[in-house]
Amino acid sequence: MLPDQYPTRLERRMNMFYRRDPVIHGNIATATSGPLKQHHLEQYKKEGFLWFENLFSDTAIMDNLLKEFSDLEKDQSIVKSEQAICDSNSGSLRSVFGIHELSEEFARLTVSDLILGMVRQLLGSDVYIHQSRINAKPGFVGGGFNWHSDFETWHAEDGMPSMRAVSASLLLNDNNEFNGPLMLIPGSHRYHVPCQGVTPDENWKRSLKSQQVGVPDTASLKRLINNSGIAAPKGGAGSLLLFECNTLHASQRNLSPWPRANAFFVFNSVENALEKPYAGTCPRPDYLAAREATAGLSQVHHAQQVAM
Ligand code: 6CS
Ligand code: FE
Repeated sequence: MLPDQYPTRLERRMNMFYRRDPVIHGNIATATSGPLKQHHLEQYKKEGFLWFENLFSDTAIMDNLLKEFSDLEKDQSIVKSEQAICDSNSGSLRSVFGIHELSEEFARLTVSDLILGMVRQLLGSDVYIHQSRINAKPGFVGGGFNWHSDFETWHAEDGMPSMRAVSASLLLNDNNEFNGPLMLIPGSHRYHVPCQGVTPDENWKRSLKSQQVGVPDTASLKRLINNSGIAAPKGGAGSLLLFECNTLHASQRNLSPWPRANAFFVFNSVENALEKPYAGTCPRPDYLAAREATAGLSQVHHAQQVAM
């Protein structure tokens, strides 16, 4: 097991420190061969995320994806399965995991040349899907998410060694200032904020409803937010947010009548395969943290093309 470069879930508080990994991986050749221009790379390095409003502007495709989600949320075999998480208060569907394995339409997005091209530029290698999900916030009852770094959880509870993963979030409907858009702390990806609180066994059975361990302390949050504020990108269905695995983010409850559903695809470098969970807990289910389907997507995609 690789040494633990990012201790967290500790009994005692520990100060934040600079990340030990680059933000953009690989070399100049990999970083400059793809759809992202130099100014995108610089912005991602500085802020820890990139926002592309209305990137997928074909409303027929977006309507189809939203219909696909609505079919998933009506499918009782899915809603009653472990990979669907319902809101503790309203009982409404909060998240469904493994959407790229439940739906061909969502699977197709994981091998979109545009998204794959951007992600491979940032990670400097071939990639695979570590996790996919839809986080849904129905009108008036959609719940919020506490501040957290996804990497902190994926390191502690899934054994992800380094900060070499990117989340692509595709908006399935409008995210406005009232229906709980994702909030990010620009520049927070540059720091590891160790979290206090030992991880209970099978923590994921609770954390996906409401995260209690792995939430940074308020002093660290205050310092980072005073430094660079909070960004909450808003836009229509088809907008895409790419955010670095360690960028701190959260979202408020949805008190508006307008539903908010965002699809997330987490791309991990094939050179960053999961080890044993650093928190010492048992590995989480495959639909939360892939350990089987970890072949590089570009290879798989190429093989499919050749086979066609
Ligand atoms: O535990 C996880 O993997 C999930 N938890 C949060 C709050 N964000 C990332 C991921 O969906
Ligand atoms: Fe998250």
